[in-house]
Amino acid sequence: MSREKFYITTAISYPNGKPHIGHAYELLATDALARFQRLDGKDVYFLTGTDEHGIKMLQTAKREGLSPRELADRNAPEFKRMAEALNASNDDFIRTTEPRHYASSQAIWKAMAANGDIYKGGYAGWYSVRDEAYYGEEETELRDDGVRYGPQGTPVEWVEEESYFFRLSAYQDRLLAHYEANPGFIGPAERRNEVVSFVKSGLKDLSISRTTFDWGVPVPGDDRHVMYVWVDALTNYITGVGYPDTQAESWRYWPADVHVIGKDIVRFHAVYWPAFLMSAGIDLPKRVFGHGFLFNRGEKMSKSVGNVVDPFTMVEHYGVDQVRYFFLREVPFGQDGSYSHEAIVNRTNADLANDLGNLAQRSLSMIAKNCGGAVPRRGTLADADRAILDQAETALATARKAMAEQAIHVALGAIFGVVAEANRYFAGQEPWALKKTDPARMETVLHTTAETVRRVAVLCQPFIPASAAKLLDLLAVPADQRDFAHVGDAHALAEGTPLPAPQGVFPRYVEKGEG
Ligand code: ME8
Repeated sequence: MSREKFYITTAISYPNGKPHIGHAYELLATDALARFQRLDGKDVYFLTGTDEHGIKMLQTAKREGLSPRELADRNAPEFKRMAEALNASNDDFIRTTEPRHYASSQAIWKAMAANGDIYKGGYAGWYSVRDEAYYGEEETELRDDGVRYGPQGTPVEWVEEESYFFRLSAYQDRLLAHYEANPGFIGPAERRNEVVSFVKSGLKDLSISRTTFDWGVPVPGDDRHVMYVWVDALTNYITGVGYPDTQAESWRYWPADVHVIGKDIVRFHAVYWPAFLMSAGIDLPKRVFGHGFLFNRGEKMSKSVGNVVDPFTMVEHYGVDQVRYFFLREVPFGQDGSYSHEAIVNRTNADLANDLGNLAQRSLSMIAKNCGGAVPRRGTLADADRAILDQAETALATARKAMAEQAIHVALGAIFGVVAEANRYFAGQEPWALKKTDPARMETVLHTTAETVRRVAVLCQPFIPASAAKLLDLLAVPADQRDFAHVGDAHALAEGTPLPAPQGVFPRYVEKGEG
């Protein structure tokens, strides 16, 4: 039987600067979602990459005395390096300057043109370079500083040029019908409501080409024009799975199961993209999820504000799984979140070092000392033993449901709820006292605890992959028995299996000078 496929993407980042925490956040969250489905038995394809065209890249390149391609070639590898530093499991990394992407963008353009949705006209309007978007006069505001601003608070300028247009206005009703028929198409609910009211307020045709610069994909049949950067950017999602070759093996992954993006670009993904796809006769993605923004102690980060915290430094300083765990647990996925040194240290010390780390360390060192360094005998389970084991098994069902709707924090909450309960169980059963009074019962308690750690470690793999693997190594769980099909009792730790010497998996963060 062929496995169910699952295609997941991040937004592609502008490499006009180095990657920042916002980019890291999106990638590690998407990675957790991808890893979860893989461990749950699906045939997963996970795509990320860089968005290298457009005026934003051109302007930064000019300022730095580079060609836009040189700028892209300098920075794109930093985004690849970030994916490695975060232990991301992406299957591909797409750069929109690759030949495969030119072919794909030109093919979708031709398909939209063949459907009668592209016409040539003249454009005059307010353009924000920073947002790479045109705005209607009514969406802009002239402020006291004499500068006109768009709805995202970025400056806009008046631009007039010949341009190709996409007949977006023709798609208003079809889009609304699609949102209606597919309530899960946009998440979370606030984002969906914003999009629906934007589309209801009326859609204008969209200018989709530029003549004032040539850094972009040439328009088929009229190479005085390059495509508006968002036309080619959105197309990356189909390029990545083989478009326009719909006979390619990889095309089976389309449509995407979820596009994970930030809340600032939901309109592009939930309005323009489905309209382009409808026009080109291509299936629509199943879901677009707009996550929140991260703020450094409440302040928005951006390259221009200059308070970008470097993800590489963060990973080096706290550890990759600590960074992954912190952001995924602390920030409800879909909402904005803030972070600070204190919050990272408190959260990771409490949950990873104290709760999970100590549970593993204490139970495994007792097993090493008192059970000959092998998995103890299970004996007869008491109600308390069954309860904690069951809770670990039920956490999978809770996590599965939560991850299907990108509620990553809910999944992690359920898993770490088991860890907290297991600590209470361990303390309450006092295996160290049983050692003298009832050694058989001690073995049962240690087996139950180690088995709970096994289940939790299997479930933790999407979120903290390297540490979870270390825990599973300490429990001598074979590599081919670590997926979710092995969470249950049928795959419990086998009595007598020799275990390696226990080691700490989660170092406690100690402030300098505290040690
Ligand atoms: O928007 N917190 O690229 P980008 C959380 N190239 N997420 C953040 C963030 C923050 N502080 N700052 C940015 C683009 N992001 C386009 C996308 S997709 C076909 C083209 C998120 O480099 C942002 O919301 O500005 C987006 O999803 C991603 O990082 C890349 O942002």
